Amino acid sequence: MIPIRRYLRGSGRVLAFVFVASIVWLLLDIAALRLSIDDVNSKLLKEKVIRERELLKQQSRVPLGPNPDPDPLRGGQKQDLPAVGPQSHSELHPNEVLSEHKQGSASLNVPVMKQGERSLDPNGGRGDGSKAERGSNEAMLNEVLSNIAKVPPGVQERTDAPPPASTSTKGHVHGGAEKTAANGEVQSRERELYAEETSVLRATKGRPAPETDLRAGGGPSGVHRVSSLDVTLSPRDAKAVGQFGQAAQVGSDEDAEVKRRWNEGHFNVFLSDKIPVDRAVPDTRPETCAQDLVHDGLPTTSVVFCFVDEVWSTLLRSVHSVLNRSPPHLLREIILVDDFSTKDYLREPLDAYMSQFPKVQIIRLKERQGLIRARLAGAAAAKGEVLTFLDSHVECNVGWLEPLLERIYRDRKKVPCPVIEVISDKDMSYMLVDNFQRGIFKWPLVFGWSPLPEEYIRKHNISISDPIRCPIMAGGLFAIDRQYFYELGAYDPGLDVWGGENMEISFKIWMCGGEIEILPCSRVGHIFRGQNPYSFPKDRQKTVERNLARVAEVWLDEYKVLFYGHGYQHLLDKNVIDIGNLTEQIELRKRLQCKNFKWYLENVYPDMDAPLVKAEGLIFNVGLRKCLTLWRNFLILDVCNLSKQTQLFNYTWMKQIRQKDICVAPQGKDNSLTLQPCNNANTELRWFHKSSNAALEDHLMSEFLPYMCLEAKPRDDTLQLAACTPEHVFQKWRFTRYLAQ
Ligand code: LR7
Ligand code: MN
Repeated sequence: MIPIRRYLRGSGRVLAFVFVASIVWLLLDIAALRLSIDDVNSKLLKEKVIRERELLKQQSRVPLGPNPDPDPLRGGQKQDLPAVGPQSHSELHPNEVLSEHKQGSASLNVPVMKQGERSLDPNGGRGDGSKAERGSNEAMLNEVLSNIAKVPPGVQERTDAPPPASTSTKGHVHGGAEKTAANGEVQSRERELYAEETSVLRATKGRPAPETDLRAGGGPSGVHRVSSLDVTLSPRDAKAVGQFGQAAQVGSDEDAEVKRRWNEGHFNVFLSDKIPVDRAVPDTRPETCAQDLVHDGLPTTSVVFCFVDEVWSTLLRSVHSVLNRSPPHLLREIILVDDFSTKDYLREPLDAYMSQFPKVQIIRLKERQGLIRARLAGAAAAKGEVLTFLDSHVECNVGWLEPLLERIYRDRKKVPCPVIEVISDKDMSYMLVDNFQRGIFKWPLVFGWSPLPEEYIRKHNISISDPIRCPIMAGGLFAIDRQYFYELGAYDPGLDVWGGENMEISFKIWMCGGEIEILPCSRVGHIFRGQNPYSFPKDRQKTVERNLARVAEVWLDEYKVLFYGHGYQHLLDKNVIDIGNLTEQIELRKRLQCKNFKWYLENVYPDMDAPLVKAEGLIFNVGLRKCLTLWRNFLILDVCNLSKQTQLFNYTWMKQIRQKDICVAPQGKDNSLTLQPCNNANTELRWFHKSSNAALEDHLMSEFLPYMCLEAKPRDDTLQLAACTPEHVFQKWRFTRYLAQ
């Protein structure tokens, strides 16, 4: 006791106090630490729960289930999500595309064959339009039309070895090498799998309810895993040229031969002839696709290939790829429609070759009809429940067919397209394309590819295997319920030879109650060629423009001025072109009670910029600082006042200065101006403004009287026509709002 007491005396007391205090401090610290650990734990726990909930949500959105996504850009059913703004979609601006194009960027959204490979002369023989117009519209049209080759973006050259399974960022690519003929194990597994699947298919009859839940791994009866059927996996020459879709090389001594034969197909025909007609290609589907379940009892299909003067080896490869990679019970027939080819090998030799395959039939047209009417002939002969149209230089990839048929089975108004991959025109390699690509159009109705905006993909959690809503199909590769095709009035039979029919059928499908989708789990390679290898019965360019004008007149409503205004004004002149009778097509649209084009733009292609006029509001004179005013029957200049209706004008796509139905026109004789009823075909009413002539961009220059400009007269606030002078401020005009360039 004594020593303790001693400690509690004097400095000892202080020491004892410090000791006790530190123990208390330590205890408190430990308690605090425990509290904060609990806190972290509970936070982690919360996060985990949220993550799991998210995961559950995602899982319940199985690719095969009826898609509840209300997104206008995807395969959802509701259509009222906010539009994706044009800003988030810079690719859609034609000028940007053009500049990307010039730089040869790899990420072009409308990548192209090399300039000059096309024999297009979009302005040939037009004969209207002044030199100044040629500066703007023709350059634009030239550029736009030269993009018609339509190669999808992200095309990746493959090296000599097939891409390894795990390294592709483009989705899973099964290495072709895994499946070489030497690898008997893989092959026999594939065969077993197919035997299993087909026996399920044969055993089950009748359609299960479409709402059947397909989520569970094994799936309820009535569904099966998509068949990864590929007959080309049976023994073959694994070392053959181009095998497994690899790039094939040509010895330099063979270059001359390559060149000589190039024009037969406008691709490397020499090489194509060396590649086996049943070569294997890498299975480029996203990884999950092979696990997808599809219904038993899918509808059967007739595959229709139209061709004119197609190269022998590519035509055969197209047919074999269908025979070898389609479940036989789903392939009702293959119909080859020969559009009056001129090559001898496409007659008896083709008959003889195809006679080996009972499913293949050949229809020969007695005169050249063009691909549109050729497809109609094929469709008319088809007996399958679904029509599948393909170009005659394609290779269907593993598992390509069932996903297409499944979509139609679930909803007969869906029109699914495979992802179109690229077979190189030079080395015939099978190349990958970027994910998330949709078919779109740019003015003046030019097809292109554009990715779903990244932010959009993230926000809606879109996976690389989800169906993608597609405003415009490329045209050549799609499946459609046969009956539905006819309900829609098939193709406009007034469309000639080639071009524009993809616009027509796309607008028709969307506006009349259907949907177009791209299915990443269905993939088909296509040889993109720099030129059409066949001749056109009439001028190629005139044929295409005429087709497009028919489409614009029937489907675009008030937006057709955007089509004409992007370089096709000359088509408004009935003396230049006869687009034929449209009564039936217009009737059809009424009968089907199709929605209008505004609806299409807002709901299907909301990121398209389509202002109905180029500029609007007041027209301000820079020198006089007054505004153009329609006063009684005269044009004068008056103090600007936005609330005065008489000062509000539009600058239209037809380049008119327009107030209601009144248009400003130059008066040649006395350099004055007149007012005339507007008429889109009347070239006298057209004024250049913000045109490519930089020195005169603020001017209003008459198209009809070149180099005559609208000028304010300060003396009496009237107007006159005068020779254009770049620096003359009384010739400079500004609209309140510019909506397009
Ligand atoms: O007069 C003709 N008669 C035909 O039978 C002209 C062509 N054809 C055949 C031709 O042999 C080929 O099999 O029709 C098919 C399509 O012709 P292509 O291959 O010359 O056309 P393309 O691939 O250059 O053009 C695309 O745009 C066309 C516009 O009318 C058609 O819609 C094509 O089917 C279409 N091709 C694709 O969509 C494949 C992917 C291209 C992209 C993007
Ligand atoms: Mn083609």
